[in-house]
Amino acid sequence: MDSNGTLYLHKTSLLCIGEVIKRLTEGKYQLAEPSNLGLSKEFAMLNCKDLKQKVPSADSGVYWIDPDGGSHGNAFQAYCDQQTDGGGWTLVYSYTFTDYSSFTSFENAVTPRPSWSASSADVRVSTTVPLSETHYEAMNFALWRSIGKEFLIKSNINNWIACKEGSGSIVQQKPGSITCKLVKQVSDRCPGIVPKSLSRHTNGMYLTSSSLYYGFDGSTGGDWPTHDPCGNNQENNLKGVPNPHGNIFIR
Ligand SMILES: [Ca+2]
Ligand SMILES: [Ca+2]
Repeated sequence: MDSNGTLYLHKTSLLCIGEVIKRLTEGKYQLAEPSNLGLSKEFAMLNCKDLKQKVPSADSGVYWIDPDGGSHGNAFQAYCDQQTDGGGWTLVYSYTFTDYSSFTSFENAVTPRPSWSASSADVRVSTTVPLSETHYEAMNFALWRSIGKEFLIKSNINNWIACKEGSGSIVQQKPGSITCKLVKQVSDRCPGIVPKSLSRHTNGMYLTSSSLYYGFDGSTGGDWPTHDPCGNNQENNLKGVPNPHGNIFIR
């Protein structure tokens, strides 16, 4: 039934209208799956987790979301990963590197960077919502916290991890502890190692195990963007990978 009170029935249902009326009267019917949810601005969901809960069968892809709820006038499109670790992940950041082939050179950095505080970073700042894992952009950082607190990091040169807040929070840029689990072992080195804490560097946010595991270094004048599955701040990232990149998702 639409907002005008018009009831729609499939044409095939009309062949047995008597049975339809009987079932409706007896309350023996099932609502059709809401297949239009997230597919237009009018039917924007709060975020990808909200969509996952309402349409568990929805594929990963681009959907309309409206993180602050209410009027959908400020809804926008975003990419949802609905498969990894239970799905419900909203993509907020897709990055590549400025100098992947010289990974440990100071010139190497993640690019672009989100609009988080990073006073020494000099790569492009993005506030454009990324619509795929290789569309190198970042959602306005101020919006990240309105989506959720958990984060998922995927990369084709380091292991995938999903983390929950402890005393540290990536969406609040707050240093401290995090609880992470391995989602996918991309590297054959150091199986099972995950970061334990977050720190806020002047180049960007860094994740540490015994030493750096993921370093989102946005400076081409110092440091390098560690992607070390051993968490030792060494060059243990995968080498020679076409289109090297990474992503942060929030849930
Ligand atoms: Ca809204
Ligand atoms: Ca650098």
